[in-house]
Amino acid sequence: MEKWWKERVVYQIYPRSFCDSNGDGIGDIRGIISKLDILKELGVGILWLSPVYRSPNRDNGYDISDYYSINPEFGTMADMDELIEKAAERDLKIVMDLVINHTSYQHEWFIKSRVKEEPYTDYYIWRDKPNKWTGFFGGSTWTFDEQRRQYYLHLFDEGQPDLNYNNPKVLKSVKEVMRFWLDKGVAGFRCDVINVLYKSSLKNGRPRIALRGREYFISQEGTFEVLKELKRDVLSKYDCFTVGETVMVSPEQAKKLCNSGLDMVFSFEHMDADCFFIKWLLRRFKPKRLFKALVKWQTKAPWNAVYLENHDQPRSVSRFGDDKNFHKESAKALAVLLLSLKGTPYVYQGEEIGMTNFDFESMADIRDVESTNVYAIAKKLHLSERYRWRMIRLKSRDNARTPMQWSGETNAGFSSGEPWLKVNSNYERVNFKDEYAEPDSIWNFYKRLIAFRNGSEVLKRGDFIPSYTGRDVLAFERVLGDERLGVVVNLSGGRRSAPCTGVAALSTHGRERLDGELQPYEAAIFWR
Ligand code: TEU
Ligand code: CA
Repeated sequence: MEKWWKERVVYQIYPRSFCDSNGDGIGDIRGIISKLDILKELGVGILWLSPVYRSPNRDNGYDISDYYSINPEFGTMADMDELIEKAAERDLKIVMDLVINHTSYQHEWFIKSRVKEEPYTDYYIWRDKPNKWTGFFGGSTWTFDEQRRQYYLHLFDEGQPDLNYNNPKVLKSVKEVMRFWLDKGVAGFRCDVINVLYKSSLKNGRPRIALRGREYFISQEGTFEVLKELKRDVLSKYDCFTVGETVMVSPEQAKKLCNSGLDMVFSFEHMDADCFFIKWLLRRFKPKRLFKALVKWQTKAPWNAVYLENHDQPRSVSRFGDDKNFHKESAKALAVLLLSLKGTPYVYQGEEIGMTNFDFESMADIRDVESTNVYAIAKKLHLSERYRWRMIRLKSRDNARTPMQWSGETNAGFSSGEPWLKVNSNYERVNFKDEYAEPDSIWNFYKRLIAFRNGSEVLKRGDFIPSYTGRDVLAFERVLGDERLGVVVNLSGGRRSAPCTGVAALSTHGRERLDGELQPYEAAIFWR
């Protein structure tokens, strides 16, 4: 028997945009509870919730002001307990987002640190003078605090001050938080930007176009030590798992992170298939770049967290598929890719019904702090209005955050009130209710794929063996003992041939045999 977290499919919920139970326009925990049966029917086994803790929402919950309470917008602790219980009744495990690189500036620790109230004086990183580091959302990583008359470090928004991992008291507090949630019965954590916790120096570092200073905060020795300690003192005492979100790691560093206590990591190399190194430097998507990065990680990392979408990334069908001409086909082809690679697959809410990027027309509709910051910086750099909007349209995180499209009714059935972020106007065409009813839909294809995977030892555990990486086509095998499954994916709008023949187990085009010829965006799993 493998570990359960290697065998189950994860479903990521962005609670704010999932389902609103009380008409205030904000998704909530009772909304999630109301959808548990559908998620069970889809076949997923783990639900990862983006943060639901108390937060002033500068970064939609990734700025936590109290790790021990639920944001009232989302419900109460009693609702959360009920969610954990009702999920358990259906054998669904709940994974929490653990954001410990920083807190909110409204967290009690920070409020006390500002006035040097012990023991919080050194919970954060304070300096009399800023260095030249630049942060994830652009601009300086330092903000002056009037009360303390010093600058504090924040790798993200100024509302997200970084915790000081040179202070053992910080780690002690973090351990308490983790135990609290594990004792409640959650099954693990998705650890936000976990490889930047420890800052080994505050020297300027060499000049760079993005993330200056990173040689002192990415994957530093101190971070590995922190992880080992969390594993030893907390995680190893529970039947739980962790997936680390890791920025700029190589497979070798991923291995080291896993040896230090994480069970798997989200890497980002395949997310560069349509940009140069940073997401804002746009270039045209090329399937081969995506395939190469995936194959590299498949063959080099110990165990992958496989994903094509999350709450920070554009929608995959708009980005790697064709949401205009081959919406259904390309969404299905991407599903085959996601669910047949080796590792734990992560489906992001809406991906299973082929939700697309937003159709907003101006910044007035944008809510994401990263988008507004970057847009302002690009303006200062005198980039044209047109190019700036293109950047936002293609890459804004709000693309993935528009409300879940449950039906063709008002507000896509997400809420009876005005949603916090505009619904995509394609909801009458793209929605769960219709997808559920239509046997040949994307949702039903996901359901069949997940069921197939859940019942297939070779897909869950088999080796990954690449067999063909073309410009538009990827083919590989999964092998366990003498069982062999072939997988082929065409990510182009043209007919392609590929070295694949066999009997189809699952095909995007309802095919029974593979004969080496593929239709646009055709993909299949087949027996060799
Ligand atoms: O994201 C970390 C991270 O690397 C992102 O900032 C990434 O660079 C960006 O989103 C790409 O557009 C995590 C969370 O997933 C994100 O939602 C948070 O904003 C961030 O950490 C800060 O907590
Ligand atoms: Ca609500």
